[in-house]
Amino acid sequence: MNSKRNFLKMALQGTSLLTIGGFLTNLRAHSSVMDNSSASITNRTKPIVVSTWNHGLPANQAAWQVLSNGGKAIDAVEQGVRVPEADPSVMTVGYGGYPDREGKVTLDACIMDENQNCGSVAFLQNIKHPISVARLVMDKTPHVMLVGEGALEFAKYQGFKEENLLTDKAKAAWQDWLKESKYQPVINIENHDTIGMLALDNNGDLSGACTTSGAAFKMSGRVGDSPLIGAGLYVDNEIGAATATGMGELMIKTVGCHLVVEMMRQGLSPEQACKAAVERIAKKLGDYKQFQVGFLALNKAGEYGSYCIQSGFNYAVTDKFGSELQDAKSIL
Ligand code: SD4
Repeated sequence: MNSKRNFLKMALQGTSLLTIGGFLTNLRAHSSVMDNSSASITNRTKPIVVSTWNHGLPANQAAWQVLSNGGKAIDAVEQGVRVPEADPSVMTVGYGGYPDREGKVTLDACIMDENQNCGSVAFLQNIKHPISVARLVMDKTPHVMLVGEGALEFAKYQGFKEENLLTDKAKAAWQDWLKESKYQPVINIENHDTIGMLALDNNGDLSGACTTSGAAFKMSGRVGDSPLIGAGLYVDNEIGAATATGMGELMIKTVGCHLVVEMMRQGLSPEQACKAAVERIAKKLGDYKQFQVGFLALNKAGEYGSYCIQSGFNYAVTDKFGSELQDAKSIL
């Protein structure tokens, strides 16, 4: 009875329009239903794509081009995250990303499909689309992960061109940082962070991708959670998929995205599973309040949900009803 009333209420709300990044976006609340167990709004439709932060909106549009034409989730997530990778105004992913403390832009990325295939690159320099290199590691090598020089050599062999990824804006920010050289992660940097994307295609298959320039002004050689299967991304086509953003060390210490998927396996909704993973971090890691961590999950039924430590994390959702940004709930 309650859920029926809530559904009708949502149906009546779903008429407003929003223009973001050049797309006329129909707010999709009319397609929502209420998940009684967690009192969160979720969707049950396919295909669907979800991704982290504001830059998820244009990324989702590229993914939607693939999904809406009957394409595969694995192709959708690769095409989707290439958008912020190429966008110099996104200073936490790919070209234009903040460098490490030596002034080098070093990139981490991974991708995973419905058959448990995965590919990953870490500490990759001078290549604009690390996600596509990760895809080729998955498709063309017997390995899961290539790093540093080896990843660069492989990329060049596959035809990728080396280019300077340090924009004037990122260089100026680094030079400003050098004045004090204080390593202090900024929570919700400009509200634009790592992109993690999850998609469920028309065939009912799940895939995910995650790509980042990592923590700004990190130590040279530092690798975060984003290229680590299980930490920054995990997909189990029987159950669901999860991705993460924020301070990667916390996700690595708890194998966060694998944890989220395992929680869904035990019957939790995507939002409940993300919340359980955030609570695990809070329980195990005493200094968690200084950092942001956000998890985003999508299950086999097309339901999605999110949870984070600090308020301010949002994510983009796109399906046949349109696109919208939603705010994640937080424990603080
Ligand atoms: C990392 N999780 O390298 C990534 C980047 C990020 O806030 O999301 N930073 O730790």
